[in-house]
Amino acid sequence: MTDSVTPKKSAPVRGLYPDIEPYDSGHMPTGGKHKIYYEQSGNPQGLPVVVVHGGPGGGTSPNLRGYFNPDGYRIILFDQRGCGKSTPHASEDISLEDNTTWHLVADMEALRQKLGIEKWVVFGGSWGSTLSLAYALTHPERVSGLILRGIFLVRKSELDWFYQAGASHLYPDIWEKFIAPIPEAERGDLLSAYIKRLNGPDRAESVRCALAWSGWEGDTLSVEGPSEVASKFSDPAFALAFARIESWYFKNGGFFESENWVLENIGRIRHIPGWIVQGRYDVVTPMTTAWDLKKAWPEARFNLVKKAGHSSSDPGILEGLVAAADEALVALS
Ligand code: STX
Repeated sequence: MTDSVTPKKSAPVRGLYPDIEPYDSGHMPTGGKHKIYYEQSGNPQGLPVVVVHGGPGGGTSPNLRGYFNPDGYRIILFDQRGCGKSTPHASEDISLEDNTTWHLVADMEALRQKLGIEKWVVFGGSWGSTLSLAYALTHPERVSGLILRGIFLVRKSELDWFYQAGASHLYPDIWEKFIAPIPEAERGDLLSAYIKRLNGPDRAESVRCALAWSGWEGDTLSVEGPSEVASKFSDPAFALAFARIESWYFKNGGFFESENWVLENIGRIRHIPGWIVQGRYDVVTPMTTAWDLKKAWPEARFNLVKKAGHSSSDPGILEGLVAAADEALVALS
């Protein structure tokens, strides 16, 4: 690496742990139509950690294993209902009625029991932070630690910011592409306009809308702005499942009984060791929500990362998450 341009004075940048392969994987039945893909990697005797992916509908990716020291952690990844390698996939014409926050919480609990784990660290970013908090509030005795990034609580103000007006002012060029499939007369309620088309009879229109929906999120994730390289956000099957599942959860306010249910009930989990990592320039899940959570849960470590956006691989976010997982390993092993 003789041509490295890393400035000499900065702290060494910590990357992900090296790629590893699962030592176990399978599909867990749920009792209904869904089968949940799960996998285990790292050390089978290590500290269990479950990775809760975003979206909802985003699915896991193998690089999520890399946030954890594989010598110390037993790393469990799973794909939530309808996405990733779980079946059936929401790009098919399936009903989403049996896909809610509380079904996902129950799936996590069934997976924990199936794997014979008493307690696990719960690690989630974005929607993964929402679901991690919902799980912990439902089963606090099963959670040894919470590592959360890009805090999202599916509140109306958060959805309005990203899907109606707010982020649109920071990314007007990308926003044009997001609103393009929706006729002007329906742009006053973009979420509803999208839901109608994503689930309508015209498959080509559903795909077109899914790609626009998914592209909006994919292009605003990183503080670096849109990437030139093609990503999963431009894959039609990924986009359809992602857009359908996200919009279904968002229309239903994340299936919480009240807007601030997580914050109102936070007392149930304040004793659990917690790490919050938030990018100052997160456009997808702006810092307001992380700040509200930090105030409601002052015991949690709060790492506000400068010059970072939403992406778990943004500079500073990646390092903050690896550092949090390393700290949790020491604190909880
Ligand atoms: N959705 C935020 C979220 O959970 C509004 C999320 N954003 N992108 C992702 O998740 C993936 C990168 C996991 C697809």
